[in-house]
Amino acid sequence: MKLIIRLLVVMALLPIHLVVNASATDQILFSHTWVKMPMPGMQMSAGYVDIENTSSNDIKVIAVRTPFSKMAELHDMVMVNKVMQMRHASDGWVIAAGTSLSLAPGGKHVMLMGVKLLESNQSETILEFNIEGLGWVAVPAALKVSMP
Ligand SMILES: [Cu+2]
Repeated sequence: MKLIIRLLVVMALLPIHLVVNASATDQILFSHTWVKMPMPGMQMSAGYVDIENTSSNDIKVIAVRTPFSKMAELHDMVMVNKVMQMRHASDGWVIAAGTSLSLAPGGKHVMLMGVKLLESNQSETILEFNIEGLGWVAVPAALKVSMP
């Protein structure tokens, strides 16, 4: 457990443009990763990231988790009766070879429910993405009030 915590701390110190250090995930790049600072008293928030698949294989993001909240889900925005609603992307997101996926306010996002108490002066957390066949990849995420 200590080793894992130390590893996470080291990863949190890496620059924003992170190339995950594992052979199978060398060609998946995570950038602009951030989590919206929850409104005072609110236990819900959202996380965003750009994921670039520079490999020659399609990849699939199947789940997300974070120490920041009790629950985390991949969410899509869909139009229902002319109203935008969010939906759990239970089938995950495919990122075709050579393409990117951008999560941003108003669109796809990581839904965070049951946000835990922030440490004082906390300025970042970690989002972990489960890539089908490759496993969990931890990405440092800046805590921001609005899009950086
Ligand atoms: Cu949502």
